[in-house]
Amino acid sequence: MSSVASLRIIDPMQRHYRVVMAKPGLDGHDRGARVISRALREAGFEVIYTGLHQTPEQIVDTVLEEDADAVGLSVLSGAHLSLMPRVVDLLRASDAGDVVVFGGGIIPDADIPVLESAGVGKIFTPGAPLAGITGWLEAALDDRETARAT
Ligand code: B12
Repeated sequence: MSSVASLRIIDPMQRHYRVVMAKPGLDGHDRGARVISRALREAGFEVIYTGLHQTPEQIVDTVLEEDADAVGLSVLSGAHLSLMPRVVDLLRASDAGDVVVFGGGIIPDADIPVLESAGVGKIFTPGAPLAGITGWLEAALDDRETARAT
């Protein structure tokens, strides 16, 4: 049995979460989005990958149509400071502000607190361990589930 599987027996996800993995903007770097999609699937999440060149509006439409719990944004173009907060704002305007937004890509350290204060839950840059990403998302969504129940 893998260590991930044995961990899940001890501490299962509260439910089977749905995650939209999205590529906002014009950059064509899709390896990171695919790697993270696969890691999330292997960790037990249901993942819907949007493909390249999505507008924030298209991404939010997909999140709403899929009734997703979280949206992961992968940006390597340098446009993260406009694209990521725009997705957060559109979700809030659609009464879906409790969808967990997280992201990654080529993001300078100085921009990470700016994104987090704009409502992006967490940013993961190259070299971040995959188990750290899946574990963070599971904990964030389990916390959200617990808060909803109380
Ligand atoms: C491979 C590559 C390409 C390939 C892309 C192939 C593909 N299908 O993806 C090709 C050759 C096409 C390419 C083209 C270009 N590239 Co390029 N490319 C790279 C390179 C060398 C590696 C990127 C990569 O695949 N890494 C492997 C993946 C697995 O890592 P990753 O995407 O970073 O993802 C990890 C994390 O960031 C994070 N992550 C990423 N997304 C997400 C999302 C979520 C939700 C989470 C949780 C985590 C997460 O987790 C992943 C795993 O650790 C980088 C340099 C670098 N060292 O990163 C430059 C780089 C990204 N490219 C760059 C540039 C400038 C370009 C071009 C504009 C060059 C040009 N003048 O033509 C074009 C643009 C093409 C386009 N249409 O967008 C720049 C971007 C600069 C910037 N943003 O400030 C970089 C940083 C090179 C550099 N040092 O200048 N590129």
